[in-house]
Amino acid sequence: MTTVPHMEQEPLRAKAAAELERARARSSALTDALDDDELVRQHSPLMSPLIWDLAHIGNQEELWLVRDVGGLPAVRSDIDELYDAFKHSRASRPALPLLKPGEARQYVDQVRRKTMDVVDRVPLSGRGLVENAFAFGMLVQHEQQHDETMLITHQTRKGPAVLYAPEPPRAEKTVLPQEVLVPDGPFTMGTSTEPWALDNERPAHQVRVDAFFMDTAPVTCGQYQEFISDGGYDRPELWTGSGWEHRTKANLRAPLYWRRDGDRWLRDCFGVVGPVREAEPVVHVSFHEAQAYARWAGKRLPTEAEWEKAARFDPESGRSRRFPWGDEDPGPRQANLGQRHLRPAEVGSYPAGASPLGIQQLIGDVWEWVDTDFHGYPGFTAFPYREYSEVFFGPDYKMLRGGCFGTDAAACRGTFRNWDYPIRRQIFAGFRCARTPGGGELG
Ligand code: AVJ
Ligand code: FE
Repeated sequence: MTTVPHMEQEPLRAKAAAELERARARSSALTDALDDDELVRQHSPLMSPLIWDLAHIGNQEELWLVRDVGGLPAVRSDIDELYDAFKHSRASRPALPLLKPGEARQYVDQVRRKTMDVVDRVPLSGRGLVENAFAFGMLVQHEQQHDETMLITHQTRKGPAVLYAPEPPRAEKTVLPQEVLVPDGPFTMGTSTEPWALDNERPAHQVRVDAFFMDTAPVTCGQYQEFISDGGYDRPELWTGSGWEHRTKANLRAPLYWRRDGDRWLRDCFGVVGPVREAEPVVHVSFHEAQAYARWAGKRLPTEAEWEKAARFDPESGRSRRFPWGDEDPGPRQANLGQRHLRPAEVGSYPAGASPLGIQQLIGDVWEWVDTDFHGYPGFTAFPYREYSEVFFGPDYKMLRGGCFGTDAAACRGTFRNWDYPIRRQIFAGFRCARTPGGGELG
């Protein structure tokens, strides 16, 4: 990493402090929305009690920013074990002697006061961890990632709605081509220059990708309903072996949170039930369902390299952008990110976020399943700890790209990589299809 001269450290400190505060405002909003009983309760065995997430955010901040970067004594070393994600499964966390909501709030405030002193005074050079304020960026992303996890918990919770947000923008009445050709050739995948990129996004490397067709939009609820009405859930030939096995065992029939009402489908969205919106990207489907849909449509899921090339490659300059629209950070015109809205926007709603080839909504709205296992890029080095990425490498996890309406811009970029088990549906995941050109189609 390059060393930031002392005089350029002030804006970095200010940015780190502002981003930490922005993340905390969201953590507070997500936990202040519920009473103590709802904060300590388990809403789904797949999720932690919300109050565990809050204290875990504080504990990670204490470990990295207060103790390690700041060199300060422990605030509460007695609770490290309780909030170590590797020590207790999510399902077993409600039974732990966790800090009560009031204590958890006090704890995270106390840690944050120390962090703010550290961000003001610690030298931002001399150690990889502090160059470009990386450790602060890492903890901002950690808190924002848990804020998305807490939003997922809110969606799993039953009972009257407590979260409200304005409706996303509506699509412009322009008709998008269904798919575009992404030309054959190498492109730069990953990054070695993005200051707050996490270890699994590094280093930048060249990847050769054959020409392929990419859909210009994620698969919509309307399209997905056609798959359901055409018997998609009852035709084993559309599913892989493990996909069909899971479909049978879990008795899958529709996306999570959908239910039949006479001749229409309804969806529960954070406690508000309404008709499924046909133009909206489908969300809450597993990798297996995505794969079955793609086969039904005569297509396939993109690989992770194809997805990133579609999202970043600029055919004119030959370089990879930070985002589909360019190098500027996402704003409300480019992408549905940051919990500004509590659902994906109709396809076609973000023309300003299109890639050079005209592919839309790659960033925001719904995470997109891609057909690649989690692996390290050539030259991968775990940094600063193996438990962020490396311990998850292998065939058990499939990748998700692009972020969703619940993901903050601080934890989303063209290179950002997310992963989960292929059976998971509680995450805000959808997908888009790709296709290998047939004989003669390339002219
Ligand atoms: C990158 C979203 C898979 O939530 O398990 C949070 C992020 N890592 N705390 C997760 C994370 C440690 C991680 N994901
Ligand atoms: Fe965590």
